[in-house]
Amino acid sequence: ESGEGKAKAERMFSLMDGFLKNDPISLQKDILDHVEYTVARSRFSFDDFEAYQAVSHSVRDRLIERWHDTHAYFKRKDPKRLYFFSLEFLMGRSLSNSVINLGVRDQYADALNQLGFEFEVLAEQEGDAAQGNGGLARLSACQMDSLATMDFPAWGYGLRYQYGLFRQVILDGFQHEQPDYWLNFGNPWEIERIHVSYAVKFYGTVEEQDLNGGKRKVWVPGEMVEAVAYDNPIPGYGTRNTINLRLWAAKPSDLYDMESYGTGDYINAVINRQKAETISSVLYPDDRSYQGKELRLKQQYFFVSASVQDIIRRFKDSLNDFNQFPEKVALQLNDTHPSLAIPEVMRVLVDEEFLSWKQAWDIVCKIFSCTTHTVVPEGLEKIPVDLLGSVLPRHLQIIFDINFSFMEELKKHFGLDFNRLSQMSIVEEGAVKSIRMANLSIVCCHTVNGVSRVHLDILKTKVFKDFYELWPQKFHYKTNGVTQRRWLVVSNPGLCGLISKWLGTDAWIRDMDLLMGLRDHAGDAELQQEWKMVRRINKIRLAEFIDAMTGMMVSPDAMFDVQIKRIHEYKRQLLNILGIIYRYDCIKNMKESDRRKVVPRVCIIGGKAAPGYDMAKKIIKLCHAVGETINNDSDIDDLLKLVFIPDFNVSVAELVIPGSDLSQHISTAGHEASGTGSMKFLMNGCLLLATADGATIEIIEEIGEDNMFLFGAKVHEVPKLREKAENHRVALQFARVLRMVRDGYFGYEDYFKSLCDSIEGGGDFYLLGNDFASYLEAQAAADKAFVDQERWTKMSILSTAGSGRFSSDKTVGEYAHQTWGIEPCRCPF
Ligand code: 7GP
Repeated sequence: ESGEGKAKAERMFSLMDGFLKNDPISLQKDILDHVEYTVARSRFSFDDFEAYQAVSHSVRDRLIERWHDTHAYFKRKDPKRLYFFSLEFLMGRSLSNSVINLGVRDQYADALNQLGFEFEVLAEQEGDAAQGNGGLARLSACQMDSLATMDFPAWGYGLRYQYGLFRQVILDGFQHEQPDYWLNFGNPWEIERIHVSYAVKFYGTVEEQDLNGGKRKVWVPGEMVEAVAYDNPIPGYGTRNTINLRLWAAKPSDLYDMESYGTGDYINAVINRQKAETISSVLYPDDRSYQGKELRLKQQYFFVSASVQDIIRRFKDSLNDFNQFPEKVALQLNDTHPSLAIPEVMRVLVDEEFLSWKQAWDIVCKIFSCTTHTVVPEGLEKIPVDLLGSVLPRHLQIIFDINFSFMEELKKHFGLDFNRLSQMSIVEEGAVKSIRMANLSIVCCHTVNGVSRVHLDILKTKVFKDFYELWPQKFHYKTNGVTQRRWLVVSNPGLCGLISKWLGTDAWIRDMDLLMGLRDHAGDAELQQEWKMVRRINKIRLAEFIDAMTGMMVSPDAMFDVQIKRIHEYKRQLLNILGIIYRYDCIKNMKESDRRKVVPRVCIIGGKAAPGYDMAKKIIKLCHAVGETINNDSDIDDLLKLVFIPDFNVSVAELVIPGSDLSQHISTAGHEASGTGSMKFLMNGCLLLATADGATIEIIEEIGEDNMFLFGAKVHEVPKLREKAENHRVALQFARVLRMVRDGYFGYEDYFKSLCDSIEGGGDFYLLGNDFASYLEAQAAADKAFVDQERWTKMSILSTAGSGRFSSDKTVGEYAHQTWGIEPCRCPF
């Protein structure tokens, strides 16, 4: 550095008090300063919410210090970086997670106590950041936490929606959707970077121009929108590393002059400009049916284009030779939503950086990898060619060119097998000619990952069979994982303390394999006693929450049986409800002497239905109708309760999971790509009642079949069972409970008719009838195990002990090593 620069830096440093301090007095001072100057309340009078705001800002200051240091360090070392592209990140709340990862949880709690506040109470003031739908989006959030904790030089990129996932309101048992205008109260967890912005182009035409004797393509856009960065620091645990999640918001672009000829004209022009902001205004609430809407396409391209510009700028800051691009950049596509990044990188390299097509293609083939999260064919995105050609004319040409070369390669490989060619083509012919985004991704990515072992099998043998035959080396899987920081340390401090006590260390927070050490103590009466105590306290907390949300009193002595996840036919919440009706019917018809043997249950269901998903909405209504009958039946009393928890989200999950005894993961085998909820329950010592689907198959390997309640058809049996038009094995009980619904026992028989029709006769695609008998058996086995509390507690401890393999640290480590080729880059403390 120059002498002048150094002198300036020294003077700056002398003006500073050094880094922020974390002793209780310094923290109190910082919090009060934020009350006064940031929140602009008097430090002598502020409420819980204002205290939350001030505390958050003081935590944010600490995040910013580390985030600056991390980026300065990355810049200096210039390692290969991972860029994680996802249209959805389901972050939930940030305060508790941040103070835990920063290692200042206790200091804050003390500081607040001395100011007369309780940390827990303030943490509850925070709203959820719900910038995503379900599993895919929460997985991205867990992986960001692991990337930071494991010191990987990674960036997340996504969209900053003004409206997150809708709030679910239940009126008379029906779901209603309310907009989630989550930024209303400010968001201390993001940093607006008005100077980090890029113009994103849409529409227009492609012109050919002469260039040094050759031709080149120039895209003349019809619309420009500005993408402005909002940075969300992601702190790692036990490290100074704090990485960045950069989300883009749309703002009107200044690049176009307006010329107006009157006041009305001018006003309209301004209003039209303002419309640019709609691109990032709202998250699409469907998690797996593709709509083919223009706005969605614009969202995808908007975030992809801004991110690619950002990455290329960063690359050029240090190097100028694109041949080295693959040594510095790994680009991960979270499902096909960001796959426009592929033609976008081609376009930038060829049209703007003037590389040859071949050079650009070589680079593209080295940098991209993707993960697919579904087996449902309706989930595969297809963009109508007309739409793509109008919004992104140059990209359509590039995709056609990629496809042309791909088809030539295929012909060499398979000959003129037109059937195969048309199935594998990126372009789907037909009534609506479309671009298959999955095919585009597979052609261009060096690696395609599934999210569990069985998911990869299904991709290889069904969904992408042809591609697997062509490129077997491209297909891999990384079993999903979840972060133990949020799903144990933040959400279950009681159990967390107990685990550390018995393991004699808290090192498992960074190394989950250590949990296996609990196996040695699973039979220990003292541990069992303490384990039960902690779990009971969590159940009481959940019971209080249920009371607050629904006005229903439930007893913590009962077994808490939980199914929380998006409502979907393949996840079979309906099977659960029919099982509950069966239980109800049995209790009603029991002799008094038998009633005493019944294990009391509180059945808890929660989840959102996509606004246009009729069957899912009917399932929610049925749950309420059945609950209404059961909960008000004085014959039943405390033996059975059915609770629907409204507006299920990340923070609700944090409360419900630690308080559950039994949790259900009962998808029709072959439909749940992985499932991650099960892993959160497992960590928290909740027993699983499950089908052998997705990651459950691997969970069985870790904890053994006799530590859970397994039932139902296996993946390989499902196709055969479906072939039978008539389902022979449908249990009598199944017909009986279905009849109760049809006959209007719970009211609304007309409304429920189509729901009943969907699972009766040959139409029972998800095999509820087939699996019902074995489902009931598994439920009975759970009852039996629960009576023997010693056995149950042992199973519970063994579940936690076997959950180490399902930490996202493990998943991310495998991705880093096998797919991305990145190394840790740890910022010195
Ligand atoms: C989900 C899968 O349904 C779930 O099984 C998996 O655990 C999770 O992704 C994470 O991999 N899929 C989605 O949430 C989704 O939106 C559509 O898929 C592409």
